[in-house]
Amino acid sequence: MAYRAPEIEIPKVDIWSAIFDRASKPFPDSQIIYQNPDTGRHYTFSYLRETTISFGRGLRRKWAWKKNDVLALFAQNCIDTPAITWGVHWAGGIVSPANPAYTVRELVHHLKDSGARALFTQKNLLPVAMKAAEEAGIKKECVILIGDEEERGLGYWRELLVGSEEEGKEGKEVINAEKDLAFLVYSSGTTGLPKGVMLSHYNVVSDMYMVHSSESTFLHWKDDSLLSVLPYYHIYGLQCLVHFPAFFGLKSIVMTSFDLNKFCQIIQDHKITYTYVAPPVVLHLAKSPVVEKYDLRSLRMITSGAAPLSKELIFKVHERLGTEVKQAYGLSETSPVTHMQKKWNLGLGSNGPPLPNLVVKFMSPEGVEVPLGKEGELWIKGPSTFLGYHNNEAATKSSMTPDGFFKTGDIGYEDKDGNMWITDRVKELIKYKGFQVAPAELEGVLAGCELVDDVAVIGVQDEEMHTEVPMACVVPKQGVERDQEAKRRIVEWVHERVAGHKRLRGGVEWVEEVPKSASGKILRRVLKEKFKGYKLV
Ligand code: 4UW
Repeated sequence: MAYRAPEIEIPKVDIWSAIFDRASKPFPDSQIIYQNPDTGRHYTFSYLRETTISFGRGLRRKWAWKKNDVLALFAQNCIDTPAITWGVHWAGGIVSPANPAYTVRELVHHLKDSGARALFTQKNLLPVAMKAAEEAGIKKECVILIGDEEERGLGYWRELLVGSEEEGKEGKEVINAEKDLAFLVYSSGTTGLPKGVMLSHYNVVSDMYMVHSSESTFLHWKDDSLLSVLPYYHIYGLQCLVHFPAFFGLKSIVMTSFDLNKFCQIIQDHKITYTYVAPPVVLHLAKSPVVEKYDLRSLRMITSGAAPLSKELIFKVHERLGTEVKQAYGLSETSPVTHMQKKWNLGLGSNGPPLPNLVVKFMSPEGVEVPLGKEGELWIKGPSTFLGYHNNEAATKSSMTPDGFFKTGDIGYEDKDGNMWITDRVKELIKYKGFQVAPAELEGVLAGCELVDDVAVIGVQDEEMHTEVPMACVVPKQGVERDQEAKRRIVEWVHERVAGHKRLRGGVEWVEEVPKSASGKILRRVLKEKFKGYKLV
């Protein structure tokens, strides 16, 4: 048996209590937790706590907020997001974050599927937000702005706060941590369209404690500060950048979106010591000349996840900046972190050992556990494993075993030291720079294009960018000229209808037919084989 971290004790409490009623909180209430680098506006721990209660009370009193009501957040990273999130939880609600790059079509799907009652957004996103809210049947007065801006005719979230003079005796909603949902995040899972991943309070609290048991050995609230650049709407940012700062007591400087110059400037100005990123940021740090312009010596450590990272880039960053890059692995369905390197040079290139309290195994296609060191599909079970897909029993059943294992759809193995290596993926999912692209969704969009008779979307590797990109294998309609112009029009068709990360960066290839099984399922493996080593133009 390979290495296993010792079990830890995890309280069965809701997220708000885990963060704000924690008996052994090691840092002072005056600690700054989130700060806007442009305005300096910030939340201390005590102000955060106060604001969550004030907002939760406001939701209940002014909107008659009920348990399990869903609030959708459609926003770029903003220091108000954590207070809003935990205010909703305080009042017993569920938060469903949406990608701020969504088009109207995508946001409508998200709002309808999650059953959102309100949409909190930002001024620059209003054109999409208003249209989508209307189509999804959300009342205009329930579209609310967050951040520093206010817009005439629309509600502003701070108007919902109730002042201390109005404080009554009513308290936080009673929450069953194991059963009640905290978040509905969206993931396509192993197949099909994005689905609502139901995460309970206990799921998220478990992951917080499990990661804390690993990270707290080298992170200290007094010495460390965090740069928050991953998007809050994705489970990786949501857990590592919304929850961890308040749980660890880490000051985090919050960026709205990635810009390399600004990223480096903030590290230099704020003496940032730690950041969580996806591999493309590591690529910049390894290769971009921009990095030379800044003093990044404070940056002690980086954790990279959401997509594979090569050893070569890890070495390059270490050589260039002296910064240690370690890897971690996770999924939306596991709240998310399940594996984490303890130190960058222990199991270098792997994702490290599993976190405590998790049971992991690697399975053959026949459903038999493979021996240590052999490749198989990674199955995971533990307190952070999700409750199922929202309103989708079929998908839940096919991804979970009756005894509670989640089938990740990733292929890998564990070495004798317990380190996990990902080698392949059996699920459909494409990861563009760590962001999810569901082939089935793009195929649905392409089915509406007049040039397309049949289509399958697969991921191909962009060697230069170190990422997968979606590519469409298209059977054109009869009479369509198989030329560059037709390809351009197909790429354009998708471009106009999806968020930026889903664009057909891998282009279009003509095929005679889309290979399918007897039951009509697309045989993606056949196409992946056919286009192995495909050179992007
Ligand atoms: N190597 C190779 C990896 C890796 C990976 C993920 O969008 P989702 O559902 O979720 C994520 C979550 C990533 C994450 C969360 C917390 C954390 O600490 C961390 O490391 C710092 C990473 O991406 O996509 C899940 C899918 O993404 C792939 C894999 O295919 C998985 O099923 N993936 N991490 N290190 N592939």
